[in-house]
Amino acid sequence: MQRIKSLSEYFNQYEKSQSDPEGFWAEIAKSFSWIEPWKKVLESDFEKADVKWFIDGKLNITENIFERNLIENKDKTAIIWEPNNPDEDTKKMSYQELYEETCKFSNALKDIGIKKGDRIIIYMPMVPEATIAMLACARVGAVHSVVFAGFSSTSLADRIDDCESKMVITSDGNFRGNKVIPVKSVVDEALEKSNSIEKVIVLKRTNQEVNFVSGRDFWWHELVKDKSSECKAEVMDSEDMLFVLYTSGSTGKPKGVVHTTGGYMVYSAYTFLNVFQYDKDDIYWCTADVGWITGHSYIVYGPLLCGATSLMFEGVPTYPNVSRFWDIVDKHKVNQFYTAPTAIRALQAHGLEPLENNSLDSLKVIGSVGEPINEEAWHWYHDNIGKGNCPLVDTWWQTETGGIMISALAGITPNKPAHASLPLPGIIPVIVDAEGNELSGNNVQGNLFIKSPWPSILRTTYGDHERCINTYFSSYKGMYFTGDGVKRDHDGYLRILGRVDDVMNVSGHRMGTAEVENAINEHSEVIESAVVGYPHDIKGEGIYAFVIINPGSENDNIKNQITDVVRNVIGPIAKPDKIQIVSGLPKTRSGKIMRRILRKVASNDLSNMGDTSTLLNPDIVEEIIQGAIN
Ligand code: 7RM
Repeated sequence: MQRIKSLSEYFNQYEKSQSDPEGFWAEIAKSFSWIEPWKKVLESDFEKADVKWFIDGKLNITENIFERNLIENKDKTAIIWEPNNPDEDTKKMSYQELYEETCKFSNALKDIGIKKGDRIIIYMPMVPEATIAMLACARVGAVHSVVFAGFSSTSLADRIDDCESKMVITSDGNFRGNKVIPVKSVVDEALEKSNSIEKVIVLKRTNQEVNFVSGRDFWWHELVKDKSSECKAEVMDSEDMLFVLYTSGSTGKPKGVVHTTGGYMVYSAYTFLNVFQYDKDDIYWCTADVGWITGHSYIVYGPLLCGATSLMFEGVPTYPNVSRFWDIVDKHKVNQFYTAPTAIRALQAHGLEPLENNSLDSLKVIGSVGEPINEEAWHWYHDNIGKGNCPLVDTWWQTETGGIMISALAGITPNKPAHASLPLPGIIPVIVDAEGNELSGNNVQGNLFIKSPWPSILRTTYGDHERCINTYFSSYKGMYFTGDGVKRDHDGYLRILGRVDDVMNVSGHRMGTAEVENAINEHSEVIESAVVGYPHDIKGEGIYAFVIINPGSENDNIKNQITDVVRNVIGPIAKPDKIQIVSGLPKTRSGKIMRRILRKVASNDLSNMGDTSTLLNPDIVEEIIQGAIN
């Protein structure tokens, strides 16, 4: 695969991707190894949410990571693993070692009864075995669904049930900063609430005592002990499912976003190489967790498909102290560093002292993902981490898009603070106003749609194709709706403005307001609740909950109890930052909650509340304003 090397080449490629999209992607796909070539590049019908790439092509994505690269890359480091505790040893795995471990674990999966098409939940810490588990699933044709290990047993059970998973791969416990999290017991709890799991594989990580159910639970190290380090890769169709990843939307429970093998492979690798301008001997580090799409595409698949060295960090940016990220950059001479604005803002708050003993000289490219990066954080990151001479790639994309859609190419596209900038080749962003008009030209703002398919567009939402059509393909016929607002400036550069639907972005994590409300409503004294996001200095958005409780049930502890319920139902990342007990919620005559008003109260923006006289209960607005906790 050729890397774009200049701005004019980018414009040429972009042009080609528009005039001949199939030829453009076929050319890139040819640099991978296919067991059988595709017969047709693309079939697409957005109205039915029916997209297929590289039709009838046969391949295995792990053969493209291993067999395709091993001749040259055998001894090259595939994974550098940095443990939570800096006193524990770093681990390095070469491509050959990763291949052998993946094969052993693949054989273990097969022996224990896993077949092509089975769904497997991975609920693990950030250790190389998480990558091995994902790759082994892909090797044997099983579909992985990684669940972020911070989610509660209820969330885990929901995901197990939704995709009717047969197996969970987990660990005895997880190290995270100074905490040890008993994840195996979370799994045990989840299995009491779900039905389809037959087997659990447990990796020893913390060595803590765990409950073990004989016949159901197996130790990882015992399963792989005598396994062969070769395992023939299952032959997969381009459109066979590679993974399901759950993500929050504006309604209901999280959706299982489905990605398939061929298109996802081509797009994750292509975008990794070009956006980060990865060079043969570079050390690349993405700080995401493999439980999110960023970890899938830019810790595991993209880098490993390109034969890169991908650093994986088990811990948190603040342990043992707030220099940890920068110590790791220096220790491993990281060249490309990719993180989220929330981490930048959190570290920025500690000033420059934590940077005093770090050189950060190795850095060539720095990246941002997950939420809009405000200008202040952009400059701090650019000046103090990039030392003013590293291109900063602000990469906009989504779980559903599979890979980066709008971003500068490092060192090629001119940087513009807080702008994701230009679409990658093959991506056609369209801005649509509230009346449904396409806004061409510059200096326009509206909702962001994408015209025409790219190889890693989601194929469906697991078990509910109708939901996929309704959520993404029904707002504007023939286009994919992103749920984001965007502005195209006078230079044609794109600036993402954030979600326009009822999805919050809390510390770079997607969270539906409805999801948090449903969790709050589980508290026995809660009658009704409404949740909105509000601007938060570090998290980007904080969670503000307005809650009606049973008369007389107010006590000192009620807010803590509500918080605990949310923690138990979803997980700590969904805890409300503020809870306001109210006697009513502003509603329209048809009974719809007027979130617009609540958002204004939550963000302490009380000017221009708009016309509230048509509300069912106009007096409630004044009461809510008086009681607001700002
Ligand atoms: C990769 C990821 C997707 C949502 C998306 C946006 C927001 C992501 C940026 C961004 C502004 C960015 N997937 N988002 N990247 N907003 N600039 N560079 O985060 O599915 O978890 O979230 O995140 O709102 O719709 S995700």
